[in-house]
Amino acid sequence: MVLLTTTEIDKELTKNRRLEIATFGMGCFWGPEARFGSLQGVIRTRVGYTGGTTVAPTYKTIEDHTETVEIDYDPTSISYEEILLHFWRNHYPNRDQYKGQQYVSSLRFHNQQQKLIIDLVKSEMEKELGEPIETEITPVGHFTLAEDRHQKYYLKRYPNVLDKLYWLYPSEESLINSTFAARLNGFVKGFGTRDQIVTEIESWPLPENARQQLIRQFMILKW
Ligand code: MHO
Repeated sequence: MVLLTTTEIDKELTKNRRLEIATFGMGCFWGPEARFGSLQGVIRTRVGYTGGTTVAPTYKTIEDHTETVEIDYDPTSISYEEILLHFWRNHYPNRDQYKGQQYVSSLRFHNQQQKLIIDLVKSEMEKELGEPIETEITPVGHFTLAEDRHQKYYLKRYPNVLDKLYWLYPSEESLINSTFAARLNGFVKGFGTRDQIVTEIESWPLPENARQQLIRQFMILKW
């Protein structure tokens, strides 16, 4: 028996919250979307292309664009500084001759405050890394959403699970915008434990029976 749809759940989770956006590239976008999707405070994740000069890039016509992850996060729960620590500690940010602009390390800031925090954290990270960081740092510009098959890529490796969750995700848009789907995508890639996810759902501002239903749904999934 369906108590809440994913759209209703997501509406509850974002109610009275002022979300901010972080936009960044750290190589192939599949992995970092999963990693960031597992973090508390991260409400939505999506992947796309930024930085290039051509209009409407696709995976096949990416040209000088870069694979990019975008997250909507609640700054009262995870700070931009923490996001940057996860960012720099989980990829090698300097150019190498093999991979090219598609996979370049990049930060696309949304305002001057983010830029200020980037400058501060970057110099800390350069000490940690022991060399200058070459991450491309630019204003965000246009973000082109990538094709459906790249969104929550690891979760989509489990079509049987997605079939079971059909009532939660009647459309691609609902999957892209879902916090629960972001956590599942992280979970199947090895980020976050069952216990963490259950504990987090218990804290979500939903009616008790809707929380219990989501948890039950999660526990019976076979991966
Ligand atoms: N894993 C692929 C890259 C795909 S990513 C969306 C590869 O290693 O070729 O660029």
